[in-house]
Amino acid sequence: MFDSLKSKLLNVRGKLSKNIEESIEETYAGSDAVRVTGSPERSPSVETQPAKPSEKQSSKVTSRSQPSFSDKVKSLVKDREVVISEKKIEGTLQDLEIILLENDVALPAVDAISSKMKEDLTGSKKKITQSVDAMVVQALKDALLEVLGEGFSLTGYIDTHERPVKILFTGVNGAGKTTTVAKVGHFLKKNGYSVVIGSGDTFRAGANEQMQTHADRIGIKVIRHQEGADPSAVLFDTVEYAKAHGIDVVLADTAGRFHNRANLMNQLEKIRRVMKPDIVAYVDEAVAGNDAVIRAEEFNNAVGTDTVVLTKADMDTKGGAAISIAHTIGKPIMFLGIGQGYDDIIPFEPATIVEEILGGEETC
Ligand SMILES: Nc1nc2c(ncn2[C@@H]2O[C@H](COP(=O)(O)OP(=O)(O)O)[C@@H](O)[C@H]2O)c(=O)[nH]1
Ligand SMILES: [Mg+2]
Repeated sequence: MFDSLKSKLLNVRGKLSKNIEESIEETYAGSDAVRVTGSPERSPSVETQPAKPSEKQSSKVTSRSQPSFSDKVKSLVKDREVVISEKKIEGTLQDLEIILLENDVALPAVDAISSKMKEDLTGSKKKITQSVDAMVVQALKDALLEVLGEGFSLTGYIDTHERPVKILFTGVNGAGKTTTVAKVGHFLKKNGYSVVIGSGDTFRAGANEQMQTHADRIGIKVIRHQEGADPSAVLFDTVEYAKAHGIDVVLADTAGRFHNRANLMNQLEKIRRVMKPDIVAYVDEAVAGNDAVIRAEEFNNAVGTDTVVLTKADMDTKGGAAISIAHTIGKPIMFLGIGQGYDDIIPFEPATIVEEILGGEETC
């Protein structure tokens, strides 16, 4: 998952750390701060060099048995206040922006990440309490967390709302709605909730049977009408069934294609009015990148969206949709689909996703 993004971020992270270390070295080289304010446990007699302490220069003036100037600075910057110049990291932040754009992160999310990084890393005096690389990773984490928002805990929602909780799944054909309905049903069943599925795709031939096959495999009841029936009626009946049988959750599948897009939106709008869902979950493929973000906005504007499910994240090397969608439409991601099996779904927890994107490195 997100392999291309991961390796490129690792690269830019290295560059940023290097530039910041250089910036710190320059700060110390231009002052006597290293000599005067060294940590008590360390040698107080570290000498600064008057010239710019590039790696080459410092190796010339340091005797073989002693650590280089750069090493001394690195060891001394911990727990110190330093000034990281914006100029020094500007170029690398631009590299970061390009990497994010190349990996399908939407422009507003790119801007948000880059400005948060700049805000976090530069500025007047900055206290460094960890290594420079850990500081860069922390800034990246914070920036990503900001655009990812808070996530959406389905079980948390169900536990605090009146039952049945009604969830309507929307999205285009092939996005993975029917599979997601089955996976979410399986997930909820495993977590102790009772579920009924409404087979709301009455448009596509074979859709009822596809839903029924999934539901039989995971042991969940399906309410279905014949092909061509009004999906609002099917889903209304599903809600009535859930009420009559004390079912916790209604999962409503829908068609992703109708005679045209406007008709599809009208149909979904009617379903919304009739079924009165508590949650409208927009489903799209993570692999669709920017297209998924654009479609998500279209669906949100037309029929509303409360949360997003991104499928096929297992096939997505870029991570662009996963990073941008919540920030762009202002609605949190609920699940990631990570395969074709019923267990291949994970609740979208921003902190875990950020760890995954940044390779699960320690921050301290
Ligand atoms: N690799 C992978 N395939 C998926 C995932 N979710 C759905 N699919 C596949 O995508 C295809 C379309 O799924 P379907 O549920 O029929 O889409 P719908 O038209 O939106 O209902 C099927 O072959 C699914 O097995 C996922 O998370 N990962
Ligand atoms: Mg379907």
